[in-house]
Amino acid sequence: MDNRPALGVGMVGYAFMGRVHSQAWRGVSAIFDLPVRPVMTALGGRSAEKAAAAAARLGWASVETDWRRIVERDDIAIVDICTPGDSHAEIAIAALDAGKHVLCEKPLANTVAEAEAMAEAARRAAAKGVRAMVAFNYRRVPAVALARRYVAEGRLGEIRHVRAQYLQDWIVDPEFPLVWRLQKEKAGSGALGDIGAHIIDLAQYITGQRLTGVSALTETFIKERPLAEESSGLAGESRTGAKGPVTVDDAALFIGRFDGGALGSFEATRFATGRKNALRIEVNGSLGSLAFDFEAMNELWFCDATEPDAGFRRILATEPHHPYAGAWWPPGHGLGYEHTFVHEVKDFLEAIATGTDPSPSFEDGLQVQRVLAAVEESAANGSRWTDL
Ligand code: SOE
Repeated sequence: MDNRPALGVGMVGYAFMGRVHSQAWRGVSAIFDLPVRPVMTALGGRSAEKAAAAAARLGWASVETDWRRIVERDDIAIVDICTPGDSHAEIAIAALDAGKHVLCEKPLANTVAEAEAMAEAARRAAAKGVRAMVAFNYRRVPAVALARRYVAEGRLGEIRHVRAQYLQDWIVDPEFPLVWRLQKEKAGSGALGDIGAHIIDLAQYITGQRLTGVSALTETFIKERPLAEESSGLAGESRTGAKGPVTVDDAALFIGRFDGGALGSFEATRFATGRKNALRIEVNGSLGSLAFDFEAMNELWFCDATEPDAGFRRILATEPHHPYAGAWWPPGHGLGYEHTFVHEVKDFLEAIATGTDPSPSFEDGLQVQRVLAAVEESAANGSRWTDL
């Protein structure tokens, strides 16, 4: 008999992010001892038939074809937003104003103005004990959380450099269709917001420093693509033969300064042929360095420059004393992409139960949105230095 208070969850959207979030809601209680129990109450999707099929497969108890019903229902305490960016602000603000805790996919919004309104709604809600978190899941990779711990403990000394890349190649083929991630009105921006947002968040999270200004380049290599009859986001749709304009960046590069004195370089691209999900970050400090690559996500590379003959050594971030790892399998039995979402909902549920502000907050999401906007502004102005 499970006597923990139940919290009904309503999730909007059931494509890639909806599937991986569902997996997290389904599994979290089996791995972590939580003070509350999430109940997968309702799945929201516009097509009743498709949403019902997704709900049956993913484990949701009911279906709503209008997200407003999810926000209204008394048996729902948490709203999980897994839709494209153009609906984040409307759903999140309505849910927070209705007293629901909100977990929202990244980037927080499509514009700074929307993100500001969302952060404002989160502030209003926090005064009533309602919590909001933005889903930068890579913070919850054990090796990344360990990197944060090393920096916070001072093991790297003064941070001088951050070198961050997020490299994918899923649209190298010019015949890849014009899915929603390639449309500005739906996605806000391209590689910049979709994957650049992750490395901006990670760089700031790991170092504890914030970007203060940037100089950027963006490019759209393939200007037109076949129209997709149905846009599910990543792949697999049928094509009509006609073409339409790509209205977002394919790649974004920028340099930046951090408020703690570090210099950063960032590269986000969907044209790094052969790189599938290579989120890489290296941090160099006065006492040592750290390096991480998501394609080998259980490893953190550390150089303690105070040791004789210092060089990088591999830490397998699967020890019981490493963040999150102890709840899972014995050392060396690695974790995968989906586990980062389990950790995310675990941290969110704990924040709700203990009445603390979750991290990353909507305020953090807004700050990342400001960096994205500064990158776009700089790139549009011949890479002009743009302060935040
Ligand atoms: C597609 O580029 C995508 O699914 C992103 O939207 C995710 O945030 C990233 O984790 C993996 O790639």
